[in-house]
Amino acid sequence: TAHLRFPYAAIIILFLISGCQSKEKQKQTEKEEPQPPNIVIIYADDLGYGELGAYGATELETPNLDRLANGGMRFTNGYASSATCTPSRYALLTGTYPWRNKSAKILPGTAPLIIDTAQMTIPKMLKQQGYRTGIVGKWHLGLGDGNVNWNERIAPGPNEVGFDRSYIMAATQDRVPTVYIQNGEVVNLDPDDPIQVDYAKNFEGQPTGKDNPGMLKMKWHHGHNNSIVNGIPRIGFMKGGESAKWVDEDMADTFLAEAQKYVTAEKEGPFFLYYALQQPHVPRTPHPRFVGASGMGPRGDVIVEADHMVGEFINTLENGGLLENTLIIFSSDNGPVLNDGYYDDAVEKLGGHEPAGPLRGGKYSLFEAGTRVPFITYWKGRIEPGVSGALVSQLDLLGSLADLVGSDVEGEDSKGLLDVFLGKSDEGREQVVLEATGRTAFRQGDWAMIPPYDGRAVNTFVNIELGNADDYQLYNLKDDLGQQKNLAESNPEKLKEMIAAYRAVRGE
Ligand code: NG6
Ligand code: CA
Repeated sequence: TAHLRFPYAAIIILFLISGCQSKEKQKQTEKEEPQPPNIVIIYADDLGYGELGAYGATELETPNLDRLANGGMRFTNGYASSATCTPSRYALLTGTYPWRNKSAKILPGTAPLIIDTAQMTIPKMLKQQGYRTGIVGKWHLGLGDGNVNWNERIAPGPNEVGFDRSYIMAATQDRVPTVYIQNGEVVNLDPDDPIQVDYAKNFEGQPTGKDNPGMLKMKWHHGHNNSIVNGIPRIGFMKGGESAKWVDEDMADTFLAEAQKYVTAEKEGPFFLYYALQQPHVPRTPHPRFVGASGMGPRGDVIVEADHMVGEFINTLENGGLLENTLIIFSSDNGPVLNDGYYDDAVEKLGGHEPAGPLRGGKYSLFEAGTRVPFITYWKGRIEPGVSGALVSQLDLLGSLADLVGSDVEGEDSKGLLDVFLGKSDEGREQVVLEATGRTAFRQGDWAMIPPYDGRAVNTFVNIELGNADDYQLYNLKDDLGQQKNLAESNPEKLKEMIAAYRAVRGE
């Protein structure tokens, strides 16, 4: 039987050898086709172009965001699509200009979802490529179909437009309902204390900021005088849901913990996370350990807080061995505002800090500071540190990320600028239309053009120049970044060219 056993042994040995070889081969192919990277978009709320050290701030310290900016590509001509939140977020996720969608304007907390569930989005595209997808933080793109019952599953929402996991606030920190919503369910809701929300009228017997100034720990300046939650008067009326109400001062820690939980759970990858910070939008409520951190009052303190959270989040990626395989994109939804409706010393304690840097205007404005924002791409070991002047828009992320992961999805207005985002090319887009509260302006090459608009030149509540004027405005940003010299009259040829190009994009 010995001579019979031998062939079996030989076969087994051969089998083992060939098994080893195929494993070796497998390893090689894995090396040739590495798993696509994890992708994280960190999105600040109302953070201006001049707010980070890496973008020239000298009065505020933002070491963690500076680490991303200085260790990655820092874009100096990077744009949000709008000077307010909802339209910018809509454009970011869909790659579609917000002015194509009439509903893409600042939404109340009761607004229905404005992304069609059939529409392509970044998370949907990535899901098709095998990604797990999650959102933590500010949503503000509407929920439900216009008649939400906050005590049942709330849909459609983020989970219906591509996110496997969601942990969000519905609208803004200053709008009701002031609760977290996880995968469509209000977190910590007591069924015996149901939530009701209304933006038109108050609920019987519920105190408002307008009528109960003695109950307030933060005073309202304009708007923001409806329901009082945690001593802060909000926009909109809310009743019930006591056990579910968020603690404003804990919000940054809560979102960070959820973001960390998500990337830890999904570490096998590839994953996508949209981490939408609430800072420095109003109400500015730094956790006590950040109070006084900036010397600039709550607005500066929450920027320091946000920077810290980003640092902690990066540490989690690093400690999990994920940093080399994660593309991080950082930007902001619109430009800066100081007084956005509460007395919080943002103006009084600003000192020498310039939230918009050298740019004119701010949030709500058609001038540059409305939409030109910090824009950073960071990928350890893959993106070489540098500064890029290429014109890029948040619209371009859908198409560019599609190229990165081998998808042929193209957003309606998205340009495939992957090489630009990876720092391998300086050729950005040629032009972009910029939106602000229903109005639009145009950037092409070094030029910015603002059509004439009725309406006040300055919103005196927030003290921001809106860009409205009786005549066309034309600026050469190369010589005049601060938009001080209107060249519309002295350069009619260029103006004509800009108007024609603008109308072509707008389809006018
Ligand atoms: C405005 C609010 C402002 C802010 C903004 C939305 C008033 C007077 N002002 O209507 O405080 O909430 O909406 O900001 O209510 S955004 O960044 O979400 O677009
Ligand atoms: Ca915003």
